[in-house]
Amino acid sequence: MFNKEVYAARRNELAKKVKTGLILILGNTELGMNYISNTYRFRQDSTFLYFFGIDQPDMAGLIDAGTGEEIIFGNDVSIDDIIWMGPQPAMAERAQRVGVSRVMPFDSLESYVGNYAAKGAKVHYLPPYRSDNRVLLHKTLSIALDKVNEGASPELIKAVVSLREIKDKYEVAEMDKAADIGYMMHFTAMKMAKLGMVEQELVGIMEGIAISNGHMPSFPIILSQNGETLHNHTHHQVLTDGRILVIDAGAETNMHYASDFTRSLPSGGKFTPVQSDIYTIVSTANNLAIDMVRPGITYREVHLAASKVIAQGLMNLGLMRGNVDEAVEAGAHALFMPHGLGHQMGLDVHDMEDLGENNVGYTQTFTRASQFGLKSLRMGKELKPGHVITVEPGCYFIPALIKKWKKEGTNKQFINFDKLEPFYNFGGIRLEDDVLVTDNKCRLLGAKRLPITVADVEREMSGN
Ligand SMILES: [Mn+2]
Repeated sequence: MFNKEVYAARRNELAKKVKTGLILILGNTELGMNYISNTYRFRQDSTFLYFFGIDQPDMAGLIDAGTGEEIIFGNDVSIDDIIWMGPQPAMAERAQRVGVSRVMPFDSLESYVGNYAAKGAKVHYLPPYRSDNRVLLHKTLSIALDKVNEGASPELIKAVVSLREIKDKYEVAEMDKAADIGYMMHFTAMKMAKLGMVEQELVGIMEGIAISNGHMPSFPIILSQNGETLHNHTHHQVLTDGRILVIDAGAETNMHYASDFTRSLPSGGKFTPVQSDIYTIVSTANNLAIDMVRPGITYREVHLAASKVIAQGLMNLGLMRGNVDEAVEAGAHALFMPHGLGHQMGLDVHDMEDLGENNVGYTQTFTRASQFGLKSLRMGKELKPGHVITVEPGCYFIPALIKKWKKEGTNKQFINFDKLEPFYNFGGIRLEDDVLVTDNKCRLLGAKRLPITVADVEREMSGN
């Protein structure tokens, strides 16, 4: 937990931005996996953590934007709870630690906030992503269940994004820590990946590193030799020579700040010449993008520049053709990189995605494109000092997509479809690093960068 002054200052800024009405920030409850008391690992809501800091279930925070009054709703434990969970700090003490002096029982939230709302006071809330909070808002504010999300406050969303997206030095220190854990996870996998191993063995080792050094992985680990499936969560394949293993994984610290890295390894420790060629195109795009990141540039510009590196590289190999600017303008490269260059990261690995991707990565005047590929760019807007973003270009050969474009003739002037057939078993390559936008450029998060050149990766794997 940060000092209580940090949380008090954040809430103060939030109240100033929202100006009037009540601001209600709901924490998360425990979730049953297969029955109520056998729960998933508890994860507090990130916005609640940001403003109220308490990492415990069944809490809510309330700020009166007009008067500045603050309340935390939460129950003190009963003797039954103490028997099962051990002694717990009193709610008043917990609230003190984050600079809030007033606490009320959780059960009184509905009537307390409900009474205000009934008198016509505006209650600002964020769009709930869990059913229990949706039901709580429905009951508290008398809003139809299916209208709760659309009733979320645009002013509050905007204010929360503007605060959370600029990381202060304490948060940056946590993110450096998250990056260091992510480094350990990936570096260990790089050292241990061995022909004959099953993918899930590596997943378990990486997950263990995340849990023994922090809270847990920042998202379910992607580790697959079918890297062309962008978010592949099956891990049953045996590491086989000639294939590429895509590993996309990160950690979250005990304070819940995230890292997110991707490396693509030759399963047998050595890339084939063709794999090496494609790999080098992606690593060149990654390096160029990191080199371009600075305040004032839009991330869409960086995405498009990286896309041109991919397109030019594929043209050099004879897989694409024509003018590189025209090809990228037409979105032809998206056959090979259908996703965006990256996203913001912080307390969430896709930071504040629950508040709406367009509210985080775009503005009212700088809006998301609709073109295939570019529409998947989560972060497009101008970069500012304090932004943390991922840089993750990729190149994939997705047989179903290639066949579809070929059949439909999509971008046929830029794609040599006939040359792509040998690549149907290639898989994919993605290379991802995490950067902090500084006052005039950017820097990589974490003490060390994971090996990224063909030579460095092969050297690290040579003893496997
Ligand atoms: Mn990512």
